[in-house]
Amino acid sequence: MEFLGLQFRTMLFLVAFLYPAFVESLIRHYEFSVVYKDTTNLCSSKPIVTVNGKFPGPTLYAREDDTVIVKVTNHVKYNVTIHWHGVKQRGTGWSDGPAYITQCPIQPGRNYIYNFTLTGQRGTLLWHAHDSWLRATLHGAIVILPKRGTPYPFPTPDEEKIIIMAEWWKSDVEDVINQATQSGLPPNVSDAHTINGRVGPLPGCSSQGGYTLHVESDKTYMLRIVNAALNDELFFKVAGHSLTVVEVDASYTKPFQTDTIYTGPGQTTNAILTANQGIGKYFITASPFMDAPIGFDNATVIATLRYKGTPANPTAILTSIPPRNATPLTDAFVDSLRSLNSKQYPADVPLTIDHSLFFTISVGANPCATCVSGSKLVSAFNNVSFVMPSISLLQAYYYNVKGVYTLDFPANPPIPFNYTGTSPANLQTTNGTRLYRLEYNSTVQIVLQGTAIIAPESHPTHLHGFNFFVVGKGLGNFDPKKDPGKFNLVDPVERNTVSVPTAGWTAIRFRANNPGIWFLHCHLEVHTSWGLKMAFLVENGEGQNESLPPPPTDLPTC
Ligand SMILES: *[C@@H]1O[C@H](CO)[C@@H](O)[C@H](O)[C@H]1NC(C)=O
Ligand SMILES: *[C@@H]1O[C@H](CO)[C@@H](O)[C@H](O)[C@H]1NC(C)=O
Ligand SMILES: *[C@@H]1O[C@H](CO)[C@@H](O)[C@H](O)[C@H]1NC(C)=O
Ligand SMILES: *[C@@H]1O[C@H](CO)[C@@H](O)[C@H](O)[C@H]1NC(C)=O
Ligand SMILES: *[C@@H]1O[C@H](CO)[C@@H](O)[C@H](O)[C@H]1NC(C)=O
Ligand SMILES: *[C@@H]1O[C@H](CO)[C@@H](O)[C@H](O)[C@H]1NC(C)=O
Ligand SMILES: *[C@@H]1O[C@H](CO)[C@@H](O)[C@H](O)[C@H]1NC(C)=O
Ligand SMILES: *[C@@H]1O[C@H](CO)[C@@H](O)[C@H](O)[C@H]1NC(C)=O
Ligand SMILES: *[C@@H]1O[C@H](CO)[C@@H](O)[C@H](O)[C@H]1NC(C)=O
Ligand SMILES: [Cu+2]
Repeated sequence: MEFLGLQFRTMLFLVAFLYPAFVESLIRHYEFSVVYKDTTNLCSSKPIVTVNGKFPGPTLYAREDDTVIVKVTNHVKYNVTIHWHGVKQRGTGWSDGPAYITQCPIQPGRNYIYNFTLTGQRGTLLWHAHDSWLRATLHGAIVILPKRGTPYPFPTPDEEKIIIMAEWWKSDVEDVINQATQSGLPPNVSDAHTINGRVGPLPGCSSQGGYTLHVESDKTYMLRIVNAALNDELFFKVAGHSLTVVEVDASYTKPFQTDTIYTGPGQTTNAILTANQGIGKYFITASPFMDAPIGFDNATVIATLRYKGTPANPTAILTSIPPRNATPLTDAFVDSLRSLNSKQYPADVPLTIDHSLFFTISVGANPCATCVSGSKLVSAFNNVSFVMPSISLLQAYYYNVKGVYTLDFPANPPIPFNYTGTSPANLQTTNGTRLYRLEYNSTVQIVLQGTAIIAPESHPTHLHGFNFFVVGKGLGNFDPKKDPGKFNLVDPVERNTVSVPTAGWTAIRFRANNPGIWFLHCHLEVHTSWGLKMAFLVENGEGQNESLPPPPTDLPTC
């Protein structure tokens, strides 16, 4: 079993998996030590920031309803926080992790204990750093097994394998983003992609071995596929094998077969592979999706699936790499995703809406006297480029510190225009730390509208604190008269991160039943850095457990 590869305490392992009958739910303790580790890829070495010296980092295993306690200790020179991406954090907003949103960073030499319970979700998620660009190497999978005694809603696979895709820079990644911030120009793109930490053989460095997935004939494998890249949406393929998608973002889906998985940064996909082909060696590829004329890393990473009994030096079976601009493939994949919506796992889609929001997504340029060209790239929802505060929003809210944020984030674009038509002449944005207030338990719809300002591009957008239902999507401008009639309110996919198509829109719905401050941002780190982010303030409810609890005593200060 995959669990054995982990640094999992033997005691816990025994209690959790071998003698489960006595225990309903457990408390699972992890120690995350943030340390440098010299790592070689692309035939060159550099120290990278890791958890416990591992890249990718350790997998966090738990069962639905378990409480997870992770003590994070920072031994590097950077400020660090860890975000448990997709964990709903019901009533535990102080453990969400985004720096300056729900906590001040854990400064060098300090530690902080994250403490949360995994309720109402099961499947694969990821954890990652949430300060600057540290998540490039500071990330790993979260596996939430179903409740004890509850089977998967599909045939139990023989084995489970974790597949984490990421990006690799030869340079120090913090240097890359710092240089871009100073110059106002786009940051350098990565030099390669990785699967489970390895770039695989590439021109110029053929000695580099790739990851090998070992399989046995006729067995079934659940691949827990994580896109931990910073800036690239990716296609994932296995030569000669189709994949059956059963879950995304820790929500079960109606199973469907595909040759190609499409996944944006922050998204996770569970897919079943049946080892039903001839004994041999088959290539696995992760290659970028980019349907806009924008600089990006076009390197394909190659890993291998190898059957038991494959002779030495076999010829590998190749797969065709999807064209990088294969928009029809992404459409087909997204259109196939449906909530399982069974009796046990119903899709609880809000049918009436209290807050109907319309957010444009744009990239612009603002004056910058110190920048190379006198201006800097910025990005904005509703023309507000978000300014990070210098203390955390949640602390400012809880302790009533004035002057940190305002509650006037616009529900609609300040100036309506033809969003996917010709760009407006003025490419500047406003800026501010502006939040949008939601009453406890109110229902929210957000239409995320891509624009053609400077360059239209796909934006994987992530909401903290909630899953949402993806009720509709389309190309061009959202039509408030015609499009809502076509929404899927029956079995829309439930996710925490959704790609807003290039020059198109996506509509999502959720219920604001979790008090706290919750970040909404593009999960392309380059756009987040440029300001494509905002936050919701969800007020307390009346009930006993419907208020934000006081912060833990070890909460870092700024
Ligand atoms: C409060 O308790 C109710 C009933 O147990 C539960 O449904 C709800 O999710 C809880 N809310 C929070 C914020 O924990
Ligand atoms: C985790 O949170 C629970 C519930 O608030 C609390 O009882 C417990 O003491 C916390 N544990 C740690 C180690 O902070
Ligand atoms: C970014 O790329 C430019 C051009 O290749 C190079 O001069 C610069 O050193 C790179 N920056 C970093 C931080 O690697
Ligand atoms: C990747 O980009 C490089 C540099 O722009 C180019 O030479 C190469 O042809 C590209 N490869 C693919 C597969 O698009
Ligand atoms: C918006 O721009 C698109 C693309 O140029 C064009 O096809 C469409 O007619 C425009 N819509 C309106 C309402 O002007
Ligand atoms: C965005 O705000 C800037 C600064 O106020 C303004 O000049 C520009 O016209 C606005 N653009 C849009 C699309 O609202
Ligand atoms: C926000 O806008 C103001 C006024 O234009 C400007 O002085 C300030 O530098 C901007 N802040 C950021 C972080 O861009
Ligand atoms: C939240 O709203 C739902 C639907 O209207 C309702 O069933 C539920 O009781 C509400 N919960 C609270 C705590 O108000
Ligand atoms: C680390 O965090 C502290 C507290 O917010 C801040 O004062 C300091 O500038 C940060 N350091 C860096 C390198 O960002
Ligand atoms: Cu984006």
